[in-house]
This record gives sequence, structure tokens and C-alpha cells, in this order.
Amino acid sequence: MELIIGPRTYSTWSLRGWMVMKRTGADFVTIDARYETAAQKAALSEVSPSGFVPVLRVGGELIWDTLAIAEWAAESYPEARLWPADPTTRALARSVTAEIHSGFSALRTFCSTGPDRPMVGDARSETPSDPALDRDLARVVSLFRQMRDRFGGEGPWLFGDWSIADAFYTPVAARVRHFQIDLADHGDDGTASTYVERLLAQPDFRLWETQAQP
Ligand SMILES: N[C@@H](CCC(=O)N[C@@H](CS)C(=O)NCC(=O)O)C(=O)O
Repeated sequence: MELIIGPRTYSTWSLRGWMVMKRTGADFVTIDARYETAAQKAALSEVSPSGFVPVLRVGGELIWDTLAIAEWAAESYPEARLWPADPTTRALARSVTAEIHSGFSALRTFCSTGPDRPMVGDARSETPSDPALDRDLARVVSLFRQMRDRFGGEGPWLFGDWSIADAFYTPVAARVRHFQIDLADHGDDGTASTYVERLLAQPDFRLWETQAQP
């Protein structure tokens, strides 16, 4: 089984897919792809139907798009409990996961990652400012506070036990760190920033950071 990923320094979707695959406990190898130049993009299109990463190659099939990979992993490795067991909690976890998968466009635009704006390491950028970004950050804070207040008694993650939702919000935590965003400015009472720190301290994320090439 192979997971084709982009640069570990800034490929946020690759990080999400890789974290989910790591949690399955399955044996897989990662294959590095790049997409800075036209030639690299053309080469990526040879292995990725959409031209994007991550892509999972399994049993002669390709699964592209992070959410599809995550759902495949949850179905294929039920013992990894990648989604919450309770159907209502699972629906909430899927909702917040879908929200980051298809939304938060201002956060992505104003806090975009790249070779000079890495989600790993000590480099930091100036905090951007825009009303649309403020709205996205207020939503992130409210979502984190709401879920942590509700499920905090069941464990340290967004829905108590670790789930795919935590993988999907790890790059958000990395953006908060890189762009030096003070979540208190966006309605945090400390709950969201504590959760952000927890995401950044995950051993899998630390491993990803150490494997990232500058
Ligand atoms: N909806 C896709 C988005 C994947 C995506 O945007 N991947 C970026 C890297 S983080 C990419 O492959 N970019 C290639 C390019 O811009 O040419 C998913 O969830 O996997």
C-alpha cells in the first residue's frame, strides 16, 4: 500500500491523509511528490487522477481525495476506531470534518501554506488581518469550544477519543502557530488554544515535522 504525498513542509492535505493512515496501524509506504513546476505537476498527474495529493494506492486501485481516503481507512480498519462509535457523535464528527474539507476559504487564502510559510518548524509569518479571516477564526474557536465543552469529559480530543476530525484540524493548529494567531482575539477562553497545543504535540505530527525537508 502506498500513500503519495506532497511536501511535508506545507502540504496540509497530505498531512491529514498521512495521520489517518498512521492511526490505522497498517503497513504503508509514502511516496513523495512535488507540484511547484509544470514538469512536477505533469508527473503528479501521471499518478493522481485529480492531479492532487494525497493519493492512496491499494490493491491496484487509486483512492484520491483526503476524505475518501479517511472513509476508506475507517471502513477497512474498524478496530482503529477512526470515527466515534456513537452515531450522533459520529455525525457531528463528520460534520466538522466536512466543514474543514469544503470550507474555511478565507483561512486557506490568508493563511496559505507554502515553501516560505511552512506548517512545520520555527519559521513564523506576520498575522494577517481581514474580516473574512476573522469570521473563519471565530467559527474555528466556537467549534473547538463547543465540542471540547461537550466531549471533554470523554477524552482529550475534539470528540473525546481521537478521530479523523482531529487529523483534519491539525493543519489548522499549524496555521494558528505559524501565523501567530491569538485565538483569544476570536472568542477563545483558553479551551481552543489548549486543544491547538494538544494537536501540535501529537507524536504523529511531531514525527511528520522531523521528517519534513526544508
Ligand atoms: N480536496 C482535495 C484537496 C487536495 C489538495 O488541494 N492538495 C494539494 C496539496 S495540500 C495539491 O495536491 N496541490 C497540487 C497543486 O496545487 O498543483 C483533498 O481533500 O485531498
